[in-house]
Amino acid sequence: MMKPFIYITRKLPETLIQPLQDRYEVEMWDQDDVQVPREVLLEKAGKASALLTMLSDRIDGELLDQGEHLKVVANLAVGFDNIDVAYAKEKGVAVCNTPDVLTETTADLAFGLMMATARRIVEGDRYIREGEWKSWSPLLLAGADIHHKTLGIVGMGSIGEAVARRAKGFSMDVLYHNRNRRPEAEEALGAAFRSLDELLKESDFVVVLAPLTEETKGLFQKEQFDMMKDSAIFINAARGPIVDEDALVEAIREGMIAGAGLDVFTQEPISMDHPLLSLDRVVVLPHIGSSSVDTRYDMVRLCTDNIQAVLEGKEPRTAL
Ligand code: 8YV
Repeated sequence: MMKPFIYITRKLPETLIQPLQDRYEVEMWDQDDVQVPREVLLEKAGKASALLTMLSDRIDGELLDQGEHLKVVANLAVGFDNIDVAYAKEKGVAVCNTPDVLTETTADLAFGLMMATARRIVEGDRYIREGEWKSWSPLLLAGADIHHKTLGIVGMGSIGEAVARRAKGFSMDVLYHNRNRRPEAEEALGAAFRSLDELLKESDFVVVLAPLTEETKGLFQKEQFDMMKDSAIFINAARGPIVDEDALVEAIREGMIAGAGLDVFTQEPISMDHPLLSLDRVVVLPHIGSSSVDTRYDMVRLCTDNIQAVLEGKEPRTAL
């Protein structure tokens, strides 16, 4: 009997995919700097029992219709906005994501991005490397304090809670806005619920950690930035399309807010002539929220465990 075929859309460490290779026929896209082309993905989906995918792979109706033998799509991310989950379910294809294992690592990055933006850490590094450091002056690269300030978290899921826990260590007041109120977070973390408008008006730091949904798409427009303090710093470690980037550029240029730290963009990779890249008070990262070695390894293991479970007719560890 032919072994089930598994297609992996990015190069992953061999040691991690060994458990799959021992049991199945496994093929992996092997170019680091080029994304698997759509035609290749469609062709592989046509014979695969399982796909191990990334956020940048669009798993839509066309692909799912192509996947005659497909039993499971394991996405190397907690988010699944790249997948038509309802249609997959209708077709009996299990969809698995990677919650929990990346919570603390992503919270570390979101908090780090906030600190880097507030304290102008990246600008400081550039300043030295570009030979600008000729003398010291009292207000050289003076930034904003973080401690004792007000942090507003938009999207209080497990990553939001992990950021709130870090904020407590910095004596910050924590506000949050979420689709549903989270009494546990209010009690355990002392986080106070606010409407989005109230949160924007009161916060010194606004950190977006919400999933990309019909409700959150384009949530941040000029009007929202206008409500924020002109000293406020905006952080997005969730999804680019939650923010209207033109409005964000305008908000920073016009001084509606003081700066932004961004790990995500509407288009990834961001184009080199994007106006965001011309602004000093913007810190940009290439979508590395969950990218620590330990966490990425845990995420891959969770994906391979889930694939194996579904192919053996067992319950996956995490499914949508
Ligand atoms: C992904 C992410 O791991 O988990 C998510 O939803 O955004 C990241 O942690 C990364 O984008 C690779 O797909």
